[in-house]
This record gives sequence, structure tokens and C-alpha cells, in this order.
Amino acid sequence: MLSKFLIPRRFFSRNIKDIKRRIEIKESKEQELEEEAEERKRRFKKKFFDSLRIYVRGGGGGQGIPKYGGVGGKGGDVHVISSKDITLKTVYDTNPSKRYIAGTGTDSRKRYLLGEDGADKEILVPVGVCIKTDEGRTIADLNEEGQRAIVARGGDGGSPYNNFLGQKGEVRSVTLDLKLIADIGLVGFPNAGKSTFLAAISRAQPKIAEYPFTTIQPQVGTMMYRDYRQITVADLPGLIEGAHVNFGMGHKFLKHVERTKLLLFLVDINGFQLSPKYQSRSAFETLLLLNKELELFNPEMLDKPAVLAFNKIDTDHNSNADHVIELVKNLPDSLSEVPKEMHPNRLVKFDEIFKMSAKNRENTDIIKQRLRELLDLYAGLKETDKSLLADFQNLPSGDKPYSSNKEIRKIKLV
Ligand SMILES: Nc1nc2c(ncn2[C@@H]2O[C@H](COP(=O)(O)OP(=O)(O)OP(=O)(O)O)[C@@H](O)[C@H]2O)c(=O)[nH]1
Ligand SMILES: [Mg+2]
Repeated sequence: MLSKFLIPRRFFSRNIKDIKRRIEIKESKEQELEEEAEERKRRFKKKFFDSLRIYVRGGGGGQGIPKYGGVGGKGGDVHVISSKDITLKTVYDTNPSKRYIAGTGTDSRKRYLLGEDGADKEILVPVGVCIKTDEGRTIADLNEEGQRAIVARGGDGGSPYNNFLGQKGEVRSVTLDLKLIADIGLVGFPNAGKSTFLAAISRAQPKIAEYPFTTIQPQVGTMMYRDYRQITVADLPGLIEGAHVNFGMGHKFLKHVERTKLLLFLVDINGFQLSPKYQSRSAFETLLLLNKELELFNPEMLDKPAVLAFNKIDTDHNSNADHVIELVKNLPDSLSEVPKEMHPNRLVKFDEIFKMSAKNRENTDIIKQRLRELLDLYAGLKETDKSLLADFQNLPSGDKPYSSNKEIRKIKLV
């Protein structure tokens, strides 16, 4: 009678097989995702140029004629000129040899005692290029349209000063390092909603998707205000824990926010997990890890005015955001809530903290307005005010109300 209710052995073995098959499928899907991410990285490497090393040589000077006092022409110089209508990729495509050599000065001749100067060579590069020597010395920062810099001088023509021997032109390799120019830089982990925010506040149409590293190259969008004021915002590929040791896309894009005037930190209120293989991080941990990665890249980044927005508030059904905001307000005391290895040495001071839903455009307009006000406020601060502000910011957290921007106003009025 009982045997009627016993489950046959066959049933279990079939079930185990089914579970095994499902695990295999899951693993292969994970592998596929990883391969896809690798492929995206490879494609990106081919496509996006933000640095180009070129060889430059000034023209040689022409020979003089001692007998008649003839002077050789001067060699041409190599100039780099910034232009809005060009990208580094075009610079490369138009001259893949990456060699730029200016013209040689002509020799002095019996009938033309003064040799002609060699032709200068002009290289058009995008605005925002910083020219560096191989030793790391910066030759010039071309931050505005039409600025120019000489990167290799031509040699002098032969004359009484050099025994009538034309001189060689300067030869070197220089790197054209492009840094985007934007007023505000978005920093956040992958999937935080940076691109969604950019799309909400500007006409930019960045790619948005639920997988990490959707954005693989920086993009600048412009926020337009009713009075036609424009403020630019740079969206960057997401940073992850360990970016300083080249995890994810690494630190290489952070140079693009080095020149911004203000940083907007975007943090997913649900925290972050790269994949099931990696540990999941809470929103508060994510924020501290971001702070740490910025610090490891360049501690000066922590001194920039900063705004923090907790995104995806529409999914925050347990009102976790208020608790996390309290933790941020109670820094550094609340550091005790997270393991020591996540502690940055120095904390970013936020001027404002917001909750938002970039997807539903909740609070995005208010943030847009405040960003403008803060930019203007900081632009108006004199150096003395800034040092007062720094003193103020160094007070222990208990001694000051959180919203430091109100205090900035106070300081300004003093
Ligand atoms: N529920 C909800 N989802 C959002 C919100 N903002 C963004 N998302 C979703 O989150 C995912 C990631 O958004 P992205 O804007 O691509 O994120 P990102 O920070 O640019 O990501 P990376 O480019 O990979 O660094 C997408 O599926 C978005 O639709 C939000 O406010 N609420
Ligand atoms: Mg993105």
C-alpha cells in the first residue's frame, strides 16, 4: 500500500540532471556576458582616441656663404593649433605616419644672398589638447579655439654667428593628450544612471542599458537654461572598486573630469554588484569606494565642489535613502559602519545631497538649477573666501550644519 506513495528513484535522478543543466546554462550565460564586455573593451580601444604620440621635426637652416656674407634661410617651425572642428581620430587618419616635418630653409646663393625661410608645419588638433614631452613636461594646454604652440623650432640659417653653417631643427616626440572640457563631471559606478541623467537634463542621446560599462567613451552634453545659459556635463564610463589597478575601464577616463569645475556623484540607492561573482556593495559603501578611487587617482579631485545624488529612488520602497543620507551627513563618524579597507584617507565634502529618479525625471530639474547656482557661487568666490571655506570645511562634522553651501553664502557676505 505504502509503495504506492513512494517517489520513484528515476524522478530524483532526473531532477538532479535538470538542476545541473540549469547551472551549466547560468555559467555559460555569465561567461557570455564577460566575453561581451571584453569585446566592447576591444572595440572601444580601436575607436576612441584620447591620446596620440607624434614625431615632430623643425626644418634645418639653409647654408650661408662666408665669402659673400650670404645668410641661409631659417628652418620652418612645427606649430600645433587648436580647432573646434577636428577630433584626434581625424588627426591620425589624415597622417597615419604621425610624422610632422617643417620645411628646410634654402641655402644662400651668389645671386640670392638671403636664403628663403622654410615653410612652417601646422597641425590642427581638437580644443582641450595638452601637449606633453616624453619626459612628462607640459609644453602647452590648448583650451580655447585658435590657440597655438610651437612644438619644434626650425634651425637658424647659416650666418656669421654660426660660421655660416645652417643649424639642425629641433627633433622630438610629443604626446597630444586630449582632455574633455566640461563644467561638470559625472562620476559613479556602472549602471548608476549617469547616462540616463545626462539624457534627462540635456539633448544628448547617450546609450543607456541595464548592463555595466554601457558607456565606453566619454561624452559631453549641454544643459540649456531658459535664459540661454549653457552648462556642459561630461558623462564618463563607470568607475569600479580597484579602478586604480586597472579594474573595469580603470582610471584612464578620470583625466577628463580633472578640468571640470564641479563633480556630480551619482550613486544607485540599491548599491552595486558587478556580477554574481563579485561582492555586493551597499549605496554607502559605493560612495566611499568612489571617494577612494578618486583620491587614488588625484587627491586634488576631492577639493572640487561636489554634489551627491542618490538615484533610482523610485525603486527605494523601504526608504533606505533617508538612512543612507544620515550616514553621509554623519561622516566621518559613520565610517565605523563599513570595513576599514573601504575608508578613504580624506572625504569629499558635498555641498548638496539629493534623492532622484533620473528615469522618471524626478528632481532632475531641481538638480539642474542647483548645479548652476553652485557653479556661479564658486566662480564668485575670491581666493580669500576659498581659504575661509576650506577652514570651515575642516571643522569636525559635529560643529557645523550639513548644508555647507548655505555657509558659503554666509562666508561670502562677511
Ligand atoms: N528604476 C530606475 N532605473 C534607472 C534610473 N536611472 C537609470 N536607470 C536604469 O539603470 C540602468 C543603467 O542606466 P545608465 O544610465 O546606462 O547607467 P550608467 O551609469 O550610464 O552606466 P554605465 O554607462 O554602464 O557606467 C538602465 O537600465 C536605466 O534604465 C532610475 O532613476 N530608476
Ligand atoms: Mg553610461
